[in-house]
Amino acid sequence: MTVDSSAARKRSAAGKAGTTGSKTGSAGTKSGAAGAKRTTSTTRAPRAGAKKSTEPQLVQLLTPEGKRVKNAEYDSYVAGITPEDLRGLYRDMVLTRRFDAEATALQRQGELGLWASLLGQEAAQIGSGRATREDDYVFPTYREHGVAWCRDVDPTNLLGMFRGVNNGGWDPNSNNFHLYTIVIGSQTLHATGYAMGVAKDGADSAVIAYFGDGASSQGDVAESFTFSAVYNAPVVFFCQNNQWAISEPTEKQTRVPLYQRAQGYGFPGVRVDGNDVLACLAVTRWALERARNGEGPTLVEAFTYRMGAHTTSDDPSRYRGDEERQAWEAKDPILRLRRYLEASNHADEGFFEELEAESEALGKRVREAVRAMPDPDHFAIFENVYADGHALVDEERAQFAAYQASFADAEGGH
Ligand SMILES: Cc1ncc(C[n+]2csc(CCOP(=O)(O)OP(=O)(O)O)c2C)c(N)n1
Ligand SMILES: [Mg+2]
Repeated sequence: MTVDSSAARKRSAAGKAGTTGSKTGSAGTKSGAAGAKRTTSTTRAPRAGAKKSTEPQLVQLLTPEGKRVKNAEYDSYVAGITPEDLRGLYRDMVLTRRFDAEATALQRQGELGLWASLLGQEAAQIGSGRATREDDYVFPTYREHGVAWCRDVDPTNLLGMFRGVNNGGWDPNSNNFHLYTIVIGSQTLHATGYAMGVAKDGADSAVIAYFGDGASSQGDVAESFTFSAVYNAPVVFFCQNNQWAISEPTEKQTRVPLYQRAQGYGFPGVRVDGNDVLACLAVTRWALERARNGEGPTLVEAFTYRMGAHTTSDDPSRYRGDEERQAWEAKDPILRLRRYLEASNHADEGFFEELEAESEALGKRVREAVRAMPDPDHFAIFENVYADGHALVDEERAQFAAYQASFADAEGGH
């Protein structure tokens, strides 16, 4: 059974209006399920003017100094953005960072068992998250707190799993935001399968899968690339290259820039400045539009930096120096948008003050919500393992019940 996504999906040429053909080089695939014609090399080659001869240039719309730079290929994707939209993106990033800092503090206070901070990756997440449409479906890793924010998942719901009181904390279908996935790279397969289903349904929504530089080495990711390419699935692979996979640097994952991997699979790859929220918004809009138009998958490599530890269980001083972090601090995603907002008079002091107050209120709300989370029913762990129950689960439940009862006996006996 094959999926003829090109027949099922809406791919009106009108939907591509305003884009430049040079972006993909694929003038709308008509090849259907086999995708045999999709061999055009669409991956961007390193361009002249790259900082280092070995490093490809990033798509960048805002410099670290907060200067708006023109980009012939992607400007059209943010052409309609208003000062209010820009303030909105800034607010999203500030509140996400504040929430993240609160969660880290709560872990230190023993309220959470673990936390994976997104510090430094706010632009990659807010830019890409704000590019998604309500009917799109998002498959995150465990660090996508900013994307969750964009999908209107209440931030307090992200904390239950890290407190150990539930196995997820939200209904994925309420916001089209899948549960956090710890098994590295596996969600790219889920996303690909889901995208193939979307294509079969003939819907024009798209799917986006988040994963890291380390995950790019997983077989699951390679399989996702193959399947999505061959079935022309409407999926965007959004790789946040934050330079580290716990203590392993990206050099240990790849001999070529990660976005170039796409070429071997027959779909476009692009590297974007992951600390530039505007560029991430523009590039993700472009990639999602390709998916909607039936042009298949895209790999976006958001070049960014994990400013903090891998998780609260990690100590990065064991394997990397301060200089690296300092160099990335100068490229801070929030600071650069603030500089732009100030220089262009798009935000006044009152805006920043109000946001500061809103941040503090969010921190307080999160603290209170976490402390008020009820302990789980001990037997809840056995629910939802199988839809219709299973003999092994029944046996384990009975064993656990006996184990618990043994404490009651002991108490009664003394
Ligand atoms: C299949 C699998 N292997 C190993 C691990 C342990 N592990 C957890 S996070 C991680 C590194 C992931 O790095 P990356 O993909 O770059 O994502 P980041 O944490 O940097 O966001 C590893 C190896 C895991 N969770 N799942
Ligand atoms: Mg990483």
